[in-house]
Amino acid sequence: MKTQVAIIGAGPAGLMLGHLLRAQGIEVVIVERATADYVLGRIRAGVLERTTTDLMDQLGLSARMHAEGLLHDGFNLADGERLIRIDIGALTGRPVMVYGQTEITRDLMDAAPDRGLEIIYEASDVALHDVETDAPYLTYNRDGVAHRIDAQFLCGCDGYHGASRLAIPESAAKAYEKIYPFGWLGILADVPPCNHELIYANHERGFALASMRSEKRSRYYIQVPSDEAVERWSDDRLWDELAIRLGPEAAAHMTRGPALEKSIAPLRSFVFERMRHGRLMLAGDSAHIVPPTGAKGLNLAMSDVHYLSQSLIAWFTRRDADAVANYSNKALARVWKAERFSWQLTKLMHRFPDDDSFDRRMQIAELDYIANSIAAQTAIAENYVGLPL
Ligand code: RFL
Ligand code: PHB
Repeated sequence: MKTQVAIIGAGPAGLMLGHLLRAQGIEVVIVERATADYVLGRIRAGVLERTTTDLMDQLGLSARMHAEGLLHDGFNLADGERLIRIDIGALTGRPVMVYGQTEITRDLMDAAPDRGLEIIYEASDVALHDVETDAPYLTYNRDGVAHRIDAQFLCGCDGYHGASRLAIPESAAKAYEKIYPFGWLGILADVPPCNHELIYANHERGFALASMRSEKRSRYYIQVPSDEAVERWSDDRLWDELAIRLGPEAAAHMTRGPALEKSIAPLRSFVFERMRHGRLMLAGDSAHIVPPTGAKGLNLAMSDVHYLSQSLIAWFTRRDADAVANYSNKALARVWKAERFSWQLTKLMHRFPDDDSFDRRMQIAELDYIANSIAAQTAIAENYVGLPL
């Protein structure tokens, strides 16, 4: 098979990129290792920046998002008894949208056939070839049959564990990584949220987050040690722990219910420089990871594919080689700022096993500063709603 752009991975980055290119008439094929149900089954991001919702608007795929998503004008940082509200609406003029990654993915998947976006699911052993030439191609197996797709560009949107990044020689790139000594244990349940806005809590027993997917579906997380086993957390134990860490006010409004999903995600910061090698372009989690504390991962994947689609459109409409060459620098400038914000908020809100009493005083002093400074709140707010593209 021959196409203009072959995308590896049908997660949010791959699907959005596919749609943005198709909207300009570019031929695209996506190869995805898993089934559509598997991709939709992963419970991940919940908070969308305006940059992300704007892309859905631009594609004309935002009707359900606007009908079902919740606009939030603020969120809260909890420190013991104190709740610091960051009024993102007043401070930046922009809200964020609470609409699950699952729903965005479903909207993009459902629209694919109508827009001529071909997605090949259950493609195993995807391998990338000749990415340093003008004629790259990929191979994969499906139902025991070997296939080949020739393309002008290969786009690696296959997440942190994908094959694309591995096709770039170590000598051509540099990886930056920080692994945190804890993970997040998350629970999804069909119960109303304990608060109408998100609460990020720094408690002496560790971080906790109260989030939601809708007015009837809640998403909560707690910080757990990296080697924690999910089996050790019955629903009851997890609800008890959330009630302690989120504090008495949230606990009083918390409704408990059976877990629809419960899992532990490790926390890491990771950046792969550069995001282009020859005719291979990386976007989303394949190129970088942020800890989830700032809700940036999905949104960064979306800003990557915005830049990437512009570069490829410039190439296909006027053979603009500079636009292709500049993609990595453009995307990375925004990536590093989001890395900084996610790292800083993670440091501020978690209990690190090696922290001493001085480190703790620094957290308290910073939270105190934020509580009393509009300038500090504005800096947090403008990062939370998403820096301009
Ligand atoms: P994905 O979503 O991992 O999709 C990659 C796709 O590629 C496929 N794939 C392959 N296909 C073919 N061949 C191969 N060899 C392949 N290897 C993999 C996979 O099956 C998959 O379908 O990456 P993408 O598209 O870059 O999207 C990134 C986001 O998923 C991620 O950044 C966010 O989920 C991060 N994240 C959050 N981001 C936010 O913006 N806001 C949030 O509130 C937020 N909360 C979160 C999060 C991530 C979390 N976890 C579990 C890591 C909360 C959590 C708990
Ligand atoms: C979520 O609802 O899953 C969520 C919200 C905010 C975050 C991370 C995850 O910072």
